[in-house]
Amino acid sequence: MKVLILGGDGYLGWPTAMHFSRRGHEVAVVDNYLRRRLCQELDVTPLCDVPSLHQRSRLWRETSGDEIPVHVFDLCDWKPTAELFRDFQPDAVVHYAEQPSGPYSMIDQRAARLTIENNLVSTLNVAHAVRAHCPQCHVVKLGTMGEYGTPNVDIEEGWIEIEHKGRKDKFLFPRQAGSLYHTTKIMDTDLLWFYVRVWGLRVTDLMQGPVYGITTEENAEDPRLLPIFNYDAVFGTVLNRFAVQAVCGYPLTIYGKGGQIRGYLNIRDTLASVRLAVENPAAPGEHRIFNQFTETFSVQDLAERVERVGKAMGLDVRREAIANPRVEADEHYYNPVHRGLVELGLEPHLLTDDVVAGIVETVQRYRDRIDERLMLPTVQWR
Ligand code: USQ
Repeated sequence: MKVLILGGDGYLGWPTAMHFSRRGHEVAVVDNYLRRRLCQELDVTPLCDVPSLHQRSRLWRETSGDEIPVHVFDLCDWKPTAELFRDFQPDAVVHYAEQPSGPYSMIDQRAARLTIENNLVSTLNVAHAVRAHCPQCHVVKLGTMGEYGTPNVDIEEGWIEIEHKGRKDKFLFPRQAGSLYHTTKIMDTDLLWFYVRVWGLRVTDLMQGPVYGITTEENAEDPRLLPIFNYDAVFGTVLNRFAVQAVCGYPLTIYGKGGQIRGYLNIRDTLASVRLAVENPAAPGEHRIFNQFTETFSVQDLAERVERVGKAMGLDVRREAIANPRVEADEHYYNPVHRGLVELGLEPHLLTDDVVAGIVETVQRYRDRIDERLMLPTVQWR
């Protein structure tokens, strides 16, 4: 299939591009390096140096023999976006091209506006480009489990049937996000659902939980192909941060009581899930939603696990509860359904002690680059 990866420079975008390419799909990537620019502005560096997209594309050609053409432009610009969809004629487009950080979106008005404009206009442009140039193209959109928040009832897979005053109908499951970033994902879902109803687009919306890990099948032999791996308090996700903190002897930063439960997944399972969604497309006029995670953990569960594994590896690991910079429940009910991707064939890589040790070992190779200034949260929700 011809697969266009939007946000192909990011933590998940580049690994996804290589994953599809290795499986024989024809892949092209687009990115405007927004993530790298924001990291520079905030003075945060990823764990390892990451070559440019053009360099990575050349490295991939040397190792695999396959081409991944690179397009560097902003998907909020309509003209190049429309031209690329017209010329490439994708069967599927995977849309990761969003400002992905909750903390970033809460910095100030400028960051909030950038998040809203980037995330909504890129999604709007994708819908219009598909409609104008390749109406059969399947849009695979990365949403987030954070769209649902932490309601005191079970979370369904996207949709819920409601009986009200004796009548029934099916609606999007109620959503109530905990950051402006997560709120833009709700708005994306609404935008796409609108265009599914009106234009009959085919859409899969993947409600993904926090991702952990760095190594995939495609980069295991060549560290130059590793993804952008942030461990700072703005762009780093919690388990990746804990692995880095364990390596440098910094106490694991548990926000509040640490009872925040989320659905997590290994980066390898992100790639498999996105591929399963692409290879088994939604029908025209269908807005299909999968909850994309494999296991739920509280922050305390993750910290205990990293502490146990780190100590067994001879590291000095401690846990420390610090004031929660976010407004979120740190003790709550959480029971989301996640059946759809397993039914399509996902075989999860669960978070065993060996998996934790593998992440810690990879981080240890970059021990000298760890910047302890990046451990404490810098953005307060209130
Ligand atoms: N947390 C800590 N200590 C830390 C960092 C985070 O206790 O040092 C806590 C947070 O307060 C939160 C939980 O860990 O309760 C998860 O935080 P996170 O930073 O790993 O994840 P989050 O901000 O929710 O965002 C990440 C990705 C985002 C994706 C989302 C999926 O950055 O792109 O959409 O995970 S989800 O969380 O399911 O919405």
